[in-house]
Amino acid sequence: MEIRNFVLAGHGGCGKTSLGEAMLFLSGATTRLNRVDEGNSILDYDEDEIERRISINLSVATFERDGVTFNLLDTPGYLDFWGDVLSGLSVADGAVVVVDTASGVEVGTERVWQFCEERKLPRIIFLNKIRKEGVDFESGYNGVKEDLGGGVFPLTIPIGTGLEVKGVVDLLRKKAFFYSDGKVEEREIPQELQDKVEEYRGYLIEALAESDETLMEKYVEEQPITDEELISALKRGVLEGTVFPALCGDALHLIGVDVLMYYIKELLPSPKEARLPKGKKGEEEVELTPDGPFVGFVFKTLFEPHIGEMNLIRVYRGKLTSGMEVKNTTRDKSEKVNQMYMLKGKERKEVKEADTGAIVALVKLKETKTGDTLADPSDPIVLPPIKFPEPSISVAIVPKSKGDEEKVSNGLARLHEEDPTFVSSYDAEMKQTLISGLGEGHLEIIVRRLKRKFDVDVEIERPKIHYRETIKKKAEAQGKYKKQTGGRGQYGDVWIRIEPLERGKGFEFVDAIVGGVVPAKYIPAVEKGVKEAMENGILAGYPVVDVKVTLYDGSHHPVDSSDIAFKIAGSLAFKNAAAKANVVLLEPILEVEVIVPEEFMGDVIGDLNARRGKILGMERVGKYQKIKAYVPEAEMYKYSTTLRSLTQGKGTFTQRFAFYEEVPKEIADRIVEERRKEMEEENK
Ligand SMILES: Nc1nc2c(ncn2[C@@H]2O[C@H](COP(=O)(O)OP(=O)(O)OP(=O)(O)O)[C@@H](O)[C@H]2O)c(=O)[nH]1
Ligand SMILES: [Mg+2]
Repeated sequence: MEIRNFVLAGHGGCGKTSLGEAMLFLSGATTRLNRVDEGNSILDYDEDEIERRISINLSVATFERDGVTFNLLDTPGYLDFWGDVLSGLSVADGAVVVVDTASGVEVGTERVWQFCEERKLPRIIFLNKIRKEGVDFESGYNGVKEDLGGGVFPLTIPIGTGLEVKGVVDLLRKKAFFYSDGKVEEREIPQELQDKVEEYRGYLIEALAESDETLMEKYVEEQPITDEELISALKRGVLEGTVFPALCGDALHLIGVDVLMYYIKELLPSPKEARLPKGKKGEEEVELTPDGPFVGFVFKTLFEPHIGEMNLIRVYRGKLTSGMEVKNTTRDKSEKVNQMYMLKGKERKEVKEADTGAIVALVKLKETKTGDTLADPSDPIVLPPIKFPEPSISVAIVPKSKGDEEKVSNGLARLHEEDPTFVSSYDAEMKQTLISGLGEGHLEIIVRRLKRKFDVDVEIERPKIHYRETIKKKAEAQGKYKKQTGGRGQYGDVWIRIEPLERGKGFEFVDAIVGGVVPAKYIPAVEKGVKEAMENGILAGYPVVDVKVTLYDGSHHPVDSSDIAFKIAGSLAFKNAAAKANVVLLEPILEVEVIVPEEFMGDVIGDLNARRGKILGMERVGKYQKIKAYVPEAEMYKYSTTLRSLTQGKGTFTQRFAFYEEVPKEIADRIVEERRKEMEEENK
């Protein structure tokens, strides 16, 4: 049977899952129209999804209609869960980019669009939620056209406006579809809509002519263009990723969804027509074609409490059958294919084989994870892994009950396998377990999963800031260690000079001893002593950085001198010198980029200033403003919550370490005092 693999992608809440549910219902895969709002969606079936009424995980549903097998990939819209969006986009042959007609193109839409552009992924745009109070299709469409640029043109337009929308007109087939109670009826295009239809059909012809040279000639010379010519230009353009038909409808009221499915079938490529990823065999690049020995790609690993690990794979080439021995070519390991399931959201159905283009779940593989390639051992091709973004936000966690540490670390490791955009680490300096992800919402979900799937409760704590200390003045001092108690004594004596180094230069040690007053063999011990004193800090136990230390004088004793004595002398010398060198506290500064709609810019900048941020500049990006700033890490904790409330959820941000900078005096005094108290507690 023909297959269409397509992904539903777009900004948070635009109606992707509802659209998916509508398709499942219309094709008879579900017996009722399940709704996200009622918590019975089979695509949003995870407990957290039901509770929050948002998609968190990628989900797959296979259904049939008009003799075609559709594999639908429903992705989350919130950027905290971008990892799963990437997984879905990476294996689909085409995308339905869903837009909430009233909101137009939003940050999430743009992210998805940009990814599709890079891959030239065939796209259909769906302007959703057209039957709603006050929704104006024309301005919605015009906004999308303006924001997504060339190649966008209308393929369907609504009949009626706002709550009065009754159906849609297909501009290409010149047909009108009316809907009531989920039933469709094809009728004549209403008289009063004729002009509008002609106008919009004009945009369609113009856009297609622009994408095709022969059509362009005819268009310019005003010769008639046949429907067949339009359709073939449309198909070619979509396949090449140069034209983007925009359809409209309403998922909740089942308007235009059947037309969308018709065009997914007509316009999006089958697995045999789709552009396949380039593989590698050893160093050699190989073009993948749909025929040949089996090659499949694992795009998502799930951990289900009763089943264990489940790997979702897309078959790119050949056929996979249960019982088959395959090779994990990414890890060079053999795997046996046991049970294989076809998915319909939360439902699973066992299947015995999966043909080219199929998307199935495999269980009980031993060593296979997201991003791995499975292939027939006779032709061990490796496909490129998905490039997941680095986590940008961290919090510390502490198990609520003692003795749960192992359960926590086991759970965290599993969760990383499920979700490569999540990582955990141990901060040895601060003695904290950190979890890092793409946003606070992401990390909240991780903590809930730890509880649900691994039965451990953890508390979230603020990650401790890695402050540093440095000196601001040059100073010289002696360090002398002398001990004479019977037998052999200890003797080490050095003079050092310390001076500030440029920020980020770390540490430099210069041996300027002349005449062997400190014998060469003891000099490494002096350096070691100095380093140790620096690591232990002067002000508040934070490592001292960016200091040049010159050892220029000293003395020794022929019998009593030793490595240990000179090490202690070095330490003492550093402490003595530092006492005169004006030690200050440094804090990590992050480079923060905030993207917000223009109207929120003032508030966001005001807030960044209040966080001791320095605004570096602003730049227009589409209809957004990108604000760049340096902000102390200590002021960025829980920033995403603030940003969300400042921008009605429309702002996004990224942050990364930039450099260290001196902490203003009063703030530094407070930090030093707190840290000293903490250290006293620890030493009790
Ligand atoms: N009026 C109307 N509401 C809709 C339509 N589609 C979705 N909604 C509502 O919009 C909200 C979000 O719908 P979802 O289907 O969860 O949207 P989504 O894009 O899957 O959301 P995320 O996956 O969380 O990004 C829900 O309250 C839906 O009932 C539509 O066509 N018309
Ligand atoms: Mg959803």
